Amino acid sequence: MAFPILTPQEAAELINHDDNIGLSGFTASGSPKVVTMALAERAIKEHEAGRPFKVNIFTGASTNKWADGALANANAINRRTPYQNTPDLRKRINSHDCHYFDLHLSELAQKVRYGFFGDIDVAIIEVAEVMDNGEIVLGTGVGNVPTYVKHAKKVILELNAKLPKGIYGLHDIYLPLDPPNRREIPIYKPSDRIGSPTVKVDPEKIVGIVHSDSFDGIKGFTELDDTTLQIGANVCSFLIGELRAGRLPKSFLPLQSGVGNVANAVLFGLAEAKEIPQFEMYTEVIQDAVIELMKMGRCKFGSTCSLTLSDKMEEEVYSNIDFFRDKLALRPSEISNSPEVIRRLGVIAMNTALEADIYGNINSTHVLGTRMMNGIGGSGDFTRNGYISIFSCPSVTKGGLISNIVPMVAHVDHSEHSVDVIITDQGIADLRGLDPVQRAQVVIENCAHPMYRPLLREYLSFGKSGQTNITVEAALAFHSAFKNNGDMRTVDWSAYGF
Ligand code: 0RQ
Repeated sequence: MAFPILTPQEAAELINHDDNIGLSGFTASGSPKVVTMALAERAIKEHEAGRPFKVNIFTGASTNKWADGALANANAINRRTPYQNTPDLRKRINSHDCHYFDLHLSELAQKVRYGFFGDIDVAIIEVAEVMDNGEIVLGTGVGNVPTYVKHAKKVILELNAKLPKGIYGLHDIYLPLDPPNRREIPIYKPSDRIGSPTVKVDPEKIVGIVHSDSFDGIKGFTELDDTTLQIGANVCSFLIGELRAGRLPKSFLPLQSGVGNVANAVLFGLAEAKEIPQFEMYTEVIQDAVIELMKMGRCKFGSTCSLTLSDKMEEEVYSNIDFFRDKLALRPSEISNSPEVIRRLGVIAMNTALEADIYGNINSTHVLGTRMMNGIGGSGDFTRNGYISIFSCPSVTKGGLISNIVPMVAHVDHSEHSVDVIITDQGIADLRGLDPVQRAQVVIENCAHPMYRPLLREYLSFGKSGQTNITVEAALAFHSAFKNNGDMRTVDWSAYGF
């Protein structure tokens, strides 16, 4: 069956105001690049003509400047889930122009299939190849494509000339049955392949193919500094301690690593930590650092939902695709982030916090409790189910104006019940087996910056009753001090009657 070739503008004309749109990809990897741009231009024209035009965007995770960026800039997104990270969309969310619901990434596909959010009207999917029978080979990110194309009324394909034919075979596409018929996902080690290298799309639904020709547009990470290097070294020394104590098997366990600069530094640390044996990853995002670890022979295998690589690294991987073919499996997010598989494999979860409180609760999403940063992403899928769940962050931010260790987090994403270890540049707080006050003591002494320890010790001394000695009136005093004076060190306990 020959599918019509469309311009991006013709494809955008097939989309209506208030449509539910499913996008391919996971992070900027594999996200659409040209139809969403044309859709944003169309929205601007509709707005200029005085007509409403907003769509609801469902993805795998964050996307890119050509999708979330352009659509948010055009104020063309009504509802958005499950994760985002572009500055323009962040602004729209925090000014209530866009209704964003932040969701565990493993849950979106099944919730779409359960019909919780209505039909998917259109799926826009980046592909490396399309066959006459509708089978498609995906690009660098899988996300929720199998569910979106199954449930979409129309499918638009973006055929990206930058994706090499050799990418065939990297994907492992598997769609679980839904309750009451769901069985276990038969992955017993990260390298098990359980599905198909292609996604099967009903050819009747494919309304057209649009050509594109660009890499994912991902920048490299900022240079590692002393703080992030120290965090990476502390995480590695914690893992080595666990190996020496026999709390981790000698053969080690699969690793998950979150996104961002801190996560990148942790991966860098693993290159140096030779006492940690060769390892595998069961994770959702593979960044440049993991590719380096594979080239060095440190990382044997990566099960992931996306290859989130800088353009330079993307090109390098494509040029050496045969080297990587048996070292990578790209899976849908409900599989890469499956709580059942994560628990069974014993994945070591390593994620980043914006702030942690002295009792072990974590805020990963809301700056000062109100402003959405990115979203929970997959951090909850891994943290709640990990063999050991680690959170790391710098002890202070903005040159010390903000302490990332606070009396109480201003928003809770991961509760004390799911968090085993907190690590900063200052040290390691192992919270396993400790009661709330013991946890508070070890977090203050091992993880808080020395300039904030006296304030935190004082706060801890105020609470006289109950097992968790929170002082309700003063619990958010650090945040108030920053809001009022731009510096958390200006906390004045006497204002709270102490
Ligand atoms: O702001 O850019 O203006 O300097 O937050 O902070 O230290 O560069 O940290 O890049 O590692 O991101 C939690 C956001 C960390 C990320 C978060 C400010 C700081 C800086 C970024 P500037 P850093 P990172 C799997 C896992 C949730 C999703 C997740 C994240 C900016 O890791 O989104 O884990 N995690 N997914 O200055 C105010 C504080 C702050 C603060 C830092 N306490 N208060 N601002 N900042 N701490 C992957 C997926 O799900 C796809």
